[in-house]
Amino acid sequence: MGPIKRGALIVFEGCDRSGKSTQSRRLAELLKSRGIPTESLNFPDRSTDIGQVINSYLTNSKDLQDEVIHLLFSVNRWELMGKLRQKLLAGTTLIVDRYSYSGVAYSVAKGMDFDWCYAPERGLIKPDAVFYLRAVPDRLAERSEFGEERYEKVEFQSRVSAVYDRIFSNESTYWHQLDASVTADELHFLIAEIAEKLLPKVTTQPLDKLS
Ligand code: 2DT
Ligand code: MG
Repeated sequence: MGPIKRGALIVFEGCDRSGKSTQSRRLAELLKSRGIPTESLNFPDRSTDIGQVINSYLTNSKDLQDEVIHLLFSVNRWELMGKLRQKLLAGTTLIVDRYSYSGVAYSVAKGMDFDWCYAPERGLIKPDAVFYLRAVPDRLAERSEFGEERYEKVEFQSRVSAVYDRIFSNESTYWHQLDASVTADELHFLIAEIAEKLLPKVTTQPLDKLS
C-alpha cells in the first residue's frame, strides 16, 4: 500500500455573481458522486467571531478602516488553516469559494497597494488549482440580488476584475481562466474536465505554501 493520498485544494474566484457558488457546488457534487471525499467551504467564513465582524462590515452595519477589514479577511483564512491542512492530509478534497485572491482583488480595487495586500497571505496553503470565472461586470448587474452588499456596484466590480486579470497573468500556471458568460452546464463541463485530470496528479504531491 502506498502513502495516503492527500486531497486537492481547489479554489473558485471571480467577481460577485459570476457563478462561483453554483460551479463549486456542482463540482463538489460530481466528485462526491465519484466516491472522492469532498467538502465545500467559502471565505469569508462568517461563522467565526472574526467572520461575524466581517459580516457586519459587508452588510453595512459596521464601518472599518480599509487596512483593518483587509487584515481581518486574512486572519479569517489563517484561523481555519490548521483544520484545512488536517482535512487535506487525511485525503479530503476541498472546494473553496473565494480565497486569498479575493482578499487582494477587492482591497487593491479600493486603491490599496498590491504587495501590502498580498503580504499577509504568504504562508497559507497554496491551491492546486484556481478556477477564475471571468465575467463582464455590466452583465453581472443583470443577475438577481446584485447590489445588496458592500462592493456590489458595477463600477467597483470592474476594478476588481482588472486586479483579477493582473493576478491571472502572474499565476497562470495553476489558474484556469474561464468565460463565465457561457451556460452553467458548459462551464461545469469545462471545470470537470480540468479537475478530473488534476486530482490524480496533485494528490501525491506535498502541500505547498503561497509565497
Ligand atoms: P461573498 O459574496 O462570496 O460572500 O463574499 N472579500 C472576500 C474580500 O473583500 N476579501 C476577502 O478576503 C474575501 C474572501 C468579496 C463577500 C464579499 O467579500 C469580499 C465579496
Ligand atoms: Mg457577494
